[in-house]
Amino acid sequence: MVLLSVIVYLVLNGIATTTKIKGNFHCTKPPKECTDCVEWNGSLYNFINTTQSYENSSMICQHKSNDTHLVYIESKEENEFVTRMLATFGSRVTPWIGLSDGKSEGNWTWGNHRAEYFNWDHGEPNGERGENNVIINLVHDGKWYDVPPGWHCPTVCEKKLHAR
Ligand SMILES: [Ca+2]
Ligand SMILES: [Ca+2]
Repeated sequence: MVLLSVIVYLVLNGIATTTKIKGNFHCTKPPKECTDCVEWNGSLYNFINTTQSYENSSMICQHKSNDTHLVYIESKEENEFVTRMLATFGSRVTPWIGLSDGKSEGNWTWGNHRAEYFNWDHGEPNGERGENNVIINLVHDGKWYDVPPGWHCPTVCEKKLHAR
């Protein structure tokens, strides 16, 4: 009986220790390049479903590799693909995309590239100098919204597999 108690104690203690270690890693998963990536048209896409400031979301992508960035959505087809990919994570996700007019109001860019394709929702963009970063909104069918600083949203990273 004593032996059994010792075994039970060790097993429970072991489980408790394991759980504690897992708990410690809950918010700081080790960065792995493109775990759970989806490939489409020469790029890898990666959805990270934790809400972050725009700056942190950008950094999360950049830390994966120096050619990874918040997703650049440069065509209707790409917007449809990203919307479909995000839909597998739920119908209400609203992640950051890499579009910004923070450097020059009204001049929307993907990194250093001027944006040509847009999928703004009706009435957007409407934030002028108060809204310089953009989310894609699955609640509204993958339409885009400029939003104010201080919002915390999930992340979609993109890594191009072939230089253009
Ligand atoms: Ca703006
Ligand atoms: Ca807006």
